[in-house]
Amino acid sequence: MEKALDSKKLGRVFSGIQPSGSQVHIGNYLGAMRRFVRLSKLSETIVCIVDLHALTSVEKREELEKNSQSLAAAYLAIGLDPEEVVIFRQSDVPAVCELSWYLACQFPLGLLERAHSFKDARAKNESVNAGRMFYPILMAADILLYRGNSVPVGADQKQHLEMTREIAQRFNHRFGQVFPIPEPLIEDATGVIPGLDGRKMSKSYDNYIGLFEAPKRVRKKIMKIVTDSKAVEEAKDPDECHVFALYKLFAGEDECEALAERYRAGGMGYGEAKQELFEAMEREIAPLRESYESWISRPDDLRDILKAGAGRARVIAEETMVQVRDAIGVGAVL
Ligand code: AQP
Repeated sequence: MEKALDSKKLGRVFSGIQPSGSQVHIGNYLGAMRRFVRLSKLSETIVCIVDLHALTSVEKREELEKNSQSLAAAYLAIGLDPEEVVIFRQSDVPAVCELSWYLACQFPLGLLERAHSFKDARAKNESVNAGRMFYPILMAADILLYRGNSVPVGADQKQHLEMTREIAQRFNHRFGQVFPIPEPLIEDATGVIPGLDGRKMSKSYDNYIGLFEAPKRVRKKIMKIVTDSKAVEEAKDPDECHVFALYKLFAGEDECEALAERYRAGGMGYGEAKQELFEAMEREIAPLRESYESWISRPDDLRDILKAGAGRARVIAEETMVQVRDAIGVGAVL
């Protein structure tokens, strides 16, 4: 999809990832991060480490710090160029909290109660902090603060993006044209990356493959991906197979066609397809893993990059907030 977009249509690209786990997974990478790199070659791009969102689940200071550092290293390792792309930590620009309040006062409570993420947490009887409910407002504030036009995300974020659009429209209607209405960029091919059990790959389902996990562990996990129980000699349908779904995202067109043919012909067990997937993944990820290891061993460089990114982000944020405060009629210096 992104191939067909040009920078004029994209405008400013904005997105983020939560530092809520010790490392990102293949679902985050394919559904969002790898696309940030492609988009950053086409248009102005801002990527955020959304640590304020992560506070809804991460409780320990050290954990948040470590996860944030790991995510910064991951952004750099996958090829985001800090000279071109603004890479920063959400909490380094506190204006997002101020904007959240202004948006909250326009946000119907009923909308928040209908958010899937919140309803799911409730249904699982998880203890739900107020931040979980407030999550879509903070996300809207993030996107609108940086006046993002295009937001690459996985399909699970579709509803949050719809809420952002709605709140931007309400705000503009009431106070004048301040915010661009952001467009979600969700790809059919990468919208929902399956995990080892076939459900959406997710930390909370513990069905994920870490992006930088050791090859031995990755292979072991790949061998656990659920398949049907067809015997080796039987013909198989590649389009019904989670292994092939992942393979397609790492292999070239000819390789995909060749493997699909072996599925259909019969005589190939799923173990062989899994080995093909492991090798295709390794080809792409091994150099990224190496780069990640190098970045993570240079915390001072990471800090400098995030500091510079925060400086650039703050300038954009302040421009927005001057307009917002003026439109609402708050915060003018007396
Ligand atoms: N399985 C996935 N397929 C496609 N895209 C995905 N994303 C996450 N999982 C998949 C996308 O990754 C970006 C970052 O999302 P996040 O920071 O909200 O990460 P997450 O949703 O917390 O990841 P998890 O593993 O799903 O976390 P839990 O289990 O805690 O909810 C987003 O663009 C997201 O769509």
